[in-house]
Amino acid sequence: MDLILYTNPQSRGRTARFMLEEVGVPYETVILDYEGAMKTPEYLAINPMGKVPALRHGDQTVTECAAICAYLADAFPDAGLAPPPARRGDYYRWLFFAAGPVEAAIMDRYRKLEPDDEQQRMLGYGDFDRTIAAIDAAVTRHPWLAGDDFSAADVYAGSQIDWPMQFGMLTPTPALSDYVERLRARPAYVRANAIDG
Ligand SMILES: N[C@@H](CCC(=O)N[C@@H](CS)C(=O)NCC(=O)O)C(=O)O
Repeated sequence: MDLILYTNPQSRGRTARFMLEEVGVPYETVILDYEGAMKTPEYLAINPMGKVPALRHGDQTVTECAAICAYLADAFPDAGLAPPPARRGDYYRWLFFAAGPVEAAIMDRYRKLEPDDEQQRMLGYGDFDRTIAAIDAAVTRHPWLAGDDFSAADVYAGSQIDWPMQFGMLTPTPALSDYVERLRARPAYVRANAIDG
């Protein structure tokens, strides 16, 4: 098949599958186990990090969940998952914000690291509450991160806040709670979770 998702059902690969289900094109799934398959020379040639997810599309290889979401939105424009290029300000902002500051904030919280004032000036995310408040303000202004229309930024950034909410690491505001409910109601989200579940 032209499109292959390398993943594990208990991984960030769930976000990539959510995106593939939004796109709605056929794809093959290769499940890799954590102990062995992710570290074989064959897979390391696809992702030298030995991590999932990864995507193959023809002769293209894409790793990093955010890049996979952005790539698929561009590769399959008929799915309407990216705004027109001249209107991508918010779209790019939240995709990159979720891959950088949000990811770091959540991982530091997971590791029980709380930055002091001086560290907050150096860290791209500042502190956890400030990072989450930025997303909260965006989804208070409009239903989806890039405006009125759902986009790949919601697949990725939404998933970045959905899972810490599921694990009790993030207490949602009403706006974040409503936002994640809208995300979870997407037929593609439901299908992706059913497959990985
Ligand atoms: N920055 C990567 C993170 C990928 C990642 O850390 N994947 C984990 C599962 S959620 C993994 O494959 N871990 C296996 C390992 O490191 O051995 C992305 O966003 O795709």
